[in-house]
Amino acid sequence: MTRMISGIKPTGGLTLGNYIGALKRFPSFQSQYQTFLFIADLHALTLPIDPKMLKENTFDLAAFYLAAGLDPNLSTIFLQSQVSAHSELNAILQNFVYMGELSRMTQFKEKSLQMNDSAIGLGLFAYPVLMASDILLYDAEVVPVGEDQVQHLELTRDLVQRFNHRFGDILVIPKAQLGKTGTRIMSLSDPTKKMSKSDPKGNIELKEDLSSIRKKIMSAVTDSEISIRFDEKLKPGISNLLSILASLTNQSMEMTVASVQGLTYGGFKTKVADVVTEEIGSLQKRYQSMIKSGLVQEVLNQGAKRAELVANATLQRVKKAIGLW
Ligand code: ATP
Ligand code: LTN
Repeated sequence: MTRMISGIKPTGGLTLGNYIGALKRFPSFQSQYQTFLFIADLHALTLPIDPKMLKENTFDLAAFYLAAGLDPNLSTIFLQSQVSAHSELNAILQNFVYMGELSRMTQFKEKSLQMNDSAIGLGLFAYPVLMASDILLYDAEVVPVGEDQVQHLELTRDLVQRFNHRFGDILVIPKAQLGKTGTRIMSLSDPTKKMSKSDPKGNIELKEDLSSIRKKIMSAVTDSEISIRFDEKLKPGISNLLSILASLTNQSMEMTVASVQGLTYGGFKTKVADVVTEEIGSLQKRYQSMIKSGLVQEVLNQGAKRAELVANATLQRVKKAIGLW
């Protein structure tokens, strides 16, 4: 059966961008593929950390995986740090990725720009190597992510080709799987920037109060025209709200645009706010009941055991191919 893998970093409150670009889509793959979903807690160390927050965010993220509809009987849900093969393959693969390639990564450039030069860790630079290891350990062909991760997937594909060319047909070539809409949800306060966990003004957090979510949508930056159409360059704010609406209602962009014709910007925003608060409201209820259920820890323990079986087998195959004992 074809394998699918994806992960999210526990670096802060999940955003509507994370939900639309990744989380909401994960459960739909469960019937089609053998699915592996993990929490990229080692990747979280690439940014400044507070141990208590990291622990809380990790637990929260696992609860959100379950609340979003991941079924531990169908999906393997685990923590990256609990499967040591991720770190071991990372140590091997870092020798097959070049500094030049890593320095071209947009995510590294953007994140490091926001940091003091003396505080940029090697882990942030080498981030895509660990990400490649995450994917390759599971022989995954399908990787659902948002648009910002496509460059890392391309690097992974290049790495596999280089590795296989040298050592034989050892690793499987993965592919990024983007949604039809909502591949890059933008900030509500500056629709030319990606919605990010680190921008509380422009983001919507999945744990946020519904009235605060509504307020943010109603005051989202748009433009001074009156027409509602999808044009990311000329109308980034309106286009962003259209993407949110299309993604949450599972409708095409054409149908979504048609469904809001005749509305004022105020009416349109109200409609978006209704849909968003409805969806996040029910997600929050399921999240609360997951927390109460006490199931989260057990799901992660079982998941790590299952993931380890697959990951260790790949690691052995790689070690053998390159002459390690
Ligand atoms: P940051 O807050 O620094 O931008 P991040 O949220 O992008 O970090 P992750 O938590 O690891 O980092 O992202 C998890 C998934 O969510 C990835 O697949 C990523 O592509 C997707 N994603 C993140 N932000 C958005 C967004 N604004 N629109 C669509 N998808 C997104
Ligand atoms: N890099 C991703 C998170 C991530 C990931 C992965 C996604 C780490 N390893 C493997 C898919 C597959 C991010 O920053 N959004």
